[in-house]
Amino acid sequence: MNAKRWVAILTVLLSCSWSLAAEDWQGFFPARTVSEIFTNGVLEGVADFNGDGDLDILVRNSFGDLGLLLLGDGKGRFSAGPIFGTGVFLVEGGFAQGAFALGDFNRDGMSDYAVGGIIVPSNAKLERVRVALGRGDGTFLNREIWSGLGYLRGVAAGDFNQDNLEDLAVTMGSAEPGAPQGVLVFLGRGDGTFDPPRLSPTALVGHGAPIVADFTGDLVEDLVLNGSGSNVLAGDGQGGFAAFASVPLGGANVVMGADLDGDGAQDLVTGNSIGHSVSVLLGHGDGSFEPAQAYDVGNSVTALATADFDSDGATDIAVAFDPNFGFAIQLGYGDGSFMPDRRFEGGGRSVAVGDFDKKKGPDVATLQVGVDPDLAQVLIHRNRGLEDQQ
Ligand SMILES: [Ca+2]
Ligand SMILES: [Ca+2]
Ligand SMILES: [Ca+2]
Ligand SMILES: [Ca+2]
Repeated sequence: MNAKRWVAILTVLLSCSWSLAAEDWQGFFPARTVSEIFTNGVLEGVADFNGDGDLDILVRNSFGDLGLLLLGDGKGRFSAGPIFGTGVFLVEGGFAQGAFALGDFNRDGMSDYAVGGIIVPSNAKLERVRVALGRGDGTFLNREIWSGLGYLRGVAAGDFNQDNLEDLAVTMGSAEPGAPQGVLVFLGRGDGTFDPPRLSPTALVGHGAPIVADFTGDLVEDLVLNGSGSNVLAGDGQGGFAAFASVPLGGANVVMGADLDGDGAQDLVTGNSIGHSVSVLLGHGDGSFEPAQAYDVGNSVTALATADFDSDGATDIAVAFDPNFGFAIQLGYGDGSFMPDRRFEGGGRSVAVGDFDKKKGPDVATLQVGVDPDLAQVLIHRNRGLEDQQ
């Protein structure tokens, strides 16, 4: 039997197991409200903020000046910590994500966040970057690491100089003569402090947080910016970036990176408001990408997350819609293509994913707004796993 034949048989066997998992997957239990929070909040991310081994959720209000932690108990329940001030306001506040970046910047096992935004609402030219170190009780110790003129577009964490200490990349568009235009990199010292920033000037700064991953195949972290033009920036491994290539993102509302076909090269997923679609761009691992493959999802996409929801080893995509149009799961075949989406009710707008109850695969959190005009509800959708699981 020749090699091609073997590949064909293997492909059939593999796709059988994929479709079996997809058919057996039971979706989610009916949503449970775990907390009432600010009107028009955003679920900024999932991490263990109090070091107890259970995943927690960072939530902020639409202006980004207030935040709170939902502390998980590992069984899918959450209790809200105190509301805290972040020390910044987000100009394009709204619902756009990208000003908060999660990490453990002082390496104490409790997750932290970094945030960038304007200092006062009356002066939209004066920006500030802060780091908030988790104390473990739902509150944070805040440190300013930079302030100055400019127009901050996004904050992302990564290790840009390969010393295993987390750094920050902040994209800045100039608003005033002399203001930085490009990527400001703050190299972390591992204790929650950072070196003075180094600017890599770039023509493009994009919208929202840059996507951090090795896109060029040299094991050094690069950036992809959500904008048109030279938006793949290659990292030099010392904290500098330079325009490398361009990948057409088609005016995406939201962009994220993941390896969708399991070949070790980072791919991109975009959520689009125009066209109501999710697009997949498979990476070649050399900074170039396949043309976008679009999937119609029927509504404007406001947030994305990736995880393996049906536990078949293939990465899937969670898609949130604005406002309370629920969310969808696009199950992956493992080769970078996806089944038609399965739609689930409850909330929308913002999505956070984690195994909150430590059972049956990743769960989903969404935000339901407008039921009570002064409050939004955080809904938890627990994964029901496969039919034959107990
Ligand atoms: Ca926790
Ligand atoms: Ca920490
Ligand atoms: Ca570093
Ligand atoms: Ca899967």
